[in-house]
Amino acid sequence: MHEKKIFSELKEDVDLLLIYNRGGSTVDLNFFYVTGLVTGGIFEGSYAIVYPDETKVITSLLEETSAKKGDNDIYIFRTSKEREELLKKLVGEAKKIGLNYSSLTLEDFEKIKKNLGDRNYVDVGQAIMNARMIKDENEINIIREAAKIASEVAEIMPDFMKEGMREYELAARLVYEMLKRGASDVAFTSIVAFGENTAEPHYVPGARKLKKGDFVLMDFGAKYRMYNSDTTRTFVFGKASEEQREIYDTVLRVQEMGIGMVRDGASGAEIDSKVHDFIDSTKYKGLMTHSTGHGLGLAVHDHVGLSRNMDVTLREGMVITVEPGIYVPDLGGVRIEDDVVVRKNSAEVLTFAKKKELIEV
Ligand SMILES: [Mn+2]
Repeated sequence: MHEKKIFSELKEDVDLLLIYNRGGSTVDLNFFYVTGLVTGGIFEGSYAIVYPDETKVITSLLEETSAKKGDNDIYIFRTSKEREELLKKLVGEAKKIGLNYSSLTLEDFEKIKKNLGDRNYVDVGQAIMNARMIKDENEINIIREAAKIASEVAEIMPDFMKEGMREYELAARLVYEMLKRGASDVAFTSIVAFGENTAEPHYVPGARKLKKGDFVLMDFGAKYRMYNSDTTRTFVFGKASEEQREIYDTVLRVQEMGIGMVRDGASGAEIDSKVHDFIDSTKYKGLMTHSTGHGLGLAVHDHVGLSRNMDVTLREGMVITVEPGIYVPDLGGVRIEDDVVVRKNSAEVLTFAKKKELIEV
């Protein structure tokens, strides 16, 4: 899948691409991208051999049923010896082989060299990443479903907020509600923060109890068919203070401004600069401590999106997050995050949980 697109991104010709998914803690998401095998199966220790017009998969007997769901040629091995023989046979006389250096361990690279001998190996990781950055409508529809699950859950979460409950209890409910709606997994460890903890952008839920007047920040996402959503909503438990309202309204305004600037051809760095400039023009100067957004796809942080540190020209079909925040130490923070598709003249917003008014729970 996506073979033509990947080959058109290559800086130099290669005879084939060889993608190895070791599995465990070294999953190569490119394996799933090139094979399109996203509906099930782990594919540990599997190879994908990619040509400009087809992809061959070498996988184990355990994955046979899952592998057959795709439209690749499948080669099944029972032992690692059989796997290496299949690899040698299928790679044949290819002289120049593209590998993904960013996910291949040195151990596996040495094993490939031992099996295939002296060939010309080149890194094609960036070319695959360039192809992955622009989603086709099928991929966008999968992300749309992941975004729908997360949005529906964000909307019902206030029903579960009770005085005295702990952050991890609300986090457990969040995960449960996503899986109940068909998420295959969570996209990442959910952030659920109460009160002063909301001032920490990458907080991990702990034992803090919910009190009246707390900000409640939830940053989470659903995984669906291996693609991810990523959304953040911030509430106040009880009655909001003037200060809390002011922070919320500032973030909401700049978030909508940011979304309004997203379109084909726009500069990601410029959008991020404008978002920061806006916040820095208010009394919350310097209190947005991260960039405005990132690319979203098979990885939660798929590629650079809206960042002053590394410019990217937005292209139609990219999916990015827009997530400004203001973090006031000791008081708390607000972040509002939506997932959007870059379209020709605007952004198509995929996440839809209410945000127009600060919700007091
Ligand atoms: Mn995010």
